[in-house]
Amino acid sequence: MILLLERRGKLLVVTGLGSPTWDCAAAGDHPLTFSLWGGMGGACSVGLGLALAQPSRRVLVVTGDGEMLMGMGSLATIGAKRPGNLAIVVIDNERYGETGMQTSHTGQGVDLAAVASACGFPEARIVRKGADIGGVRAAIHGKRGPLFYQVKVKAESLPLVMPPRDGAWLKHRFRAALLGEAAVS
Ligand SMILES: Cc1ncc(C[n+]2csc(CCOP(=O)(O)OP(=O)(O)O)c2C)c(N)n1
Repeated sequence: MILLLERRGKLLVVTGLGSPTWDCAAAGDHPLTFSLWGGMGGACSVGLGLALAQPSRRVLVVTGDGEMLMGMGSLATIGAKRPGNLAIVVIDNERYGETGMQTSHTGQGVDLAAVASACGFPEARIVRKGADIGGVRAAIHGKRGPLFYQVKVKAESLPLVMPPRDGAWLKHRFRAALLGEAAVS
């Protein structure tokens, strides 16, 4: 995650609940990261809205396989709208980690990158090697989207790093950092 988010510049980041949120927090708290604390299935829809509302900014959604499976329909809408500034990275441990490591559908053969591809994403693929993360990072900042990367990772329980405070506070901080204090007060 540190590699993916290094030198992030003006990148807007939305994180899906569970490990992707803890992982992004571990890479460093940032006012332009909006973390979803508990809403499952909505990360890509939030990212799509943001990408359409802010066409001059690059938007990255980082989420888990379970969260993405719940919001799979959003891939169809993203495929239909084709926002060139949106990228999705699914951290795929093939588990519902936060609720007890139950095997998810990606551990039983469901190929989310193929779903994204069938929805019309110009680039959608599975990433298995850490060495490929640099290329993913470059694409997020420069390649025309929508982009979809399903990054296979080991199912591990690591120490949790929580993002600060609650959802309302994070939303206000994000809006102030993006639009300026005057726009939100
Ligand atoms: C609508 C809804 N259903 C169920 C949950 C409970 N829940 C919280 S996290 C989670 C698993 C998330 O799995 P994944 O996105 O793969 O992330 P991981 O923790 O494995 O990294 C579940 C089922 C929830 N928060 N909301």
